[in-house]
Amino acid sequence: MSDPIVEAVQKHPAPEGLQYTYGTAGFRTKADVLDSVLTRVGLVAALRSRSLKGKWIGVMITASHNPPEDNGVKLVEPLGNMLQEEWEVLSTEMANKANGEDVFKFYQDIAAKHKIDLKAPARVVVARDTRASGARLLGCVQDGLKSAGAEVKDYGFLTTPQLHYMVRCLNTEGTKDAYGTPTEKGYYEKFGAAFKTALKGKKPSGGLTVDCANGVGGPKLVELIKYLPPKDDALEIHVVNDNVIKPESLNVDCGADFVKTNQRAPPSSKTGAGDRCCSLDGDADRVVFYFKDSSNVFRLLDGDRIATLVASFLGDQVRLAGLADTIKIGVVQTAYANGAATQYVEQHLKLKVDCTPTGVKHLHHAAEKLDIGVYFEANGHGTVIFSTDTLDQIARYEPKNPGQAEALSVLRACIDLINQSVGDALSDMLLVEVVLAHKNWGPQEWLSTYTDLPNRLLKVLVNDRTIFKTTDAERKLTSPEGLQKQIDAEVSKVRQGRSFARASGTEDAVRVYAEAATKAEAEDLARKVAELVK
Ligand code: NG1
Ligand code: ZN
Repeated sequence: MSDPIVEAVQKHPAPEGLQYTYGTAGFRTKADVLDSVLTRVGLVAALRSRSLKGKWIGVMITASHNPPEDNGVKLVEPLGNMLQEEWEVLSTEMANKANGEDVFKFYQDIAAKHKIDLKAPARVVVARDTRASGARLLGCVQDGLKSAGAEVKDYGFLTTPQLHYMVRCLNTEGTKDAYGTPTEKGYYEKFGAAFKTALKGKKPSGGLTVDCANGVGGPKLVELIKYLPPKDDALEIHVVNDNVIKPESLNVDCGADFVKTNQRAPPSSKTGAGDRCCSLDGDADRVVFYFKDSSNVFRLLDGDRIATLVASFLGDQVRLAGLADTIKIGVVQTAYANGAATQYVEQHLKLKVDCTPTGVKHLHHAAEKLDIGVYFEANGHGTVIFSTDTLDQIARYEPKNPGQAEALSVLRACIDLINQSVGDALSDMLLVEVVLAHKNWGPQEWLSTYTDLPNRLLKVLVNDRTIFKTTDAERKLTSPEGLQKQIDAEVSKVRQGRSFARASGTEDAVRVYAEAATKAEAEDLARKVAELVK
């Protein structure tokens, strides 16, 4: 058979004996075994677009915080959301088809089963991070897309959230929900202008040092800065670790994952006590803040802290605007959120907290059910989403006095400043700066809102992680039998104890999390639970 699809697939044969899975972060593994997957993903993207009558679908080539030799790919739905679960399953099946004929047959089977008109237009947007393997893998996707007759827009290098933004803009262009201009300039103009409006002339105290993980976030931040108000009037940003000329330095001893995992600043950091810093990850969809306190002790302000800060600020603005009776804010967390953060939101901010399984798509879905849903993973992935009703109300509301008018204008600017298609490190970073400027807070005041419970996260290597099955948003094990009882017994021995174990969705390991009243108790609890899991 000589269909172009068969030819494209045969050009990129699948390595023998490997099994691929579309996981929490799409396909992600060593870059040198991904060619065949990328070509097949191109076919799935074309089909997905055709199933939606030619809506734009995104393909992002990135392995986020993974080491430089890895790469990966994920698909983006028309409004910038993560791929629908049913299509994740189809993608996995497609990626594991070995030869051209099998792929071609599966392509046609999907079309038949889902009643997809193969003559309908297929439109796909592609972009990649700065990894050395990106250009080759882009070629593999292009081969798949071309063979399926898709129209392709290649944006070159983008951060993951910029790609999500482009997809949403392209699909809403000319409608009442138009999200923005689908160009890089459009992105910078939108977020730059919103930052200026949201600041309301307030100036964040001191500068902000941004560690870009030597990834794509570096050059993009340098560009964004050109669209922000001049540093003398607003924020002074110092860009560090933005070396994309040396792709082997990506995520090495820097970046959000390094900082969060090691609980320390990048060794190259030269900032002084009290200086505000943040770190992006390799594709700039995660951000964590940190600083050295007056005793030179490293202090982390992670995703939990961003969520509490932003939820408290938006809550204040909604109240000041006179909208508190009709608009309710909620916070969505995972089991990895520090117990002190959960308690602070529930008892101090008096807001509702939902807990979902790990992975942004679960948090996003839960947040979509709220008027204003603030969701962050502790590791810094997250954003805020506003329901259509809430957006309408905020747009239409007539303020009754100047105070309400002021709060309303801040709220409207925040809506523009927040990348609602997906968590965006650059947009989240600017949002945090706006909140700190309005509260006239430095990092120490932010840290003082509550005290984290000491905690420990361990990675345990096991023979078969698939036997670890959970319930209750991954907080309890249902299998192996009896293990949860043993964990409960250990937890009950320490003060303010909490611990859970779950199979990682991105690594071949089980993660054990424990927290307790003291560091010693938390570490001891984590060790004991890890022993039980082994
Ligand atoms: P896994 O490997 O399933 O724990 C990790 C992170 C998630 C999320 C995903 C996707 C932790 C404990 N887990 O998932 O929060 O970011 O990667 O990248 O940080
Ligand atoms: Zn990332």
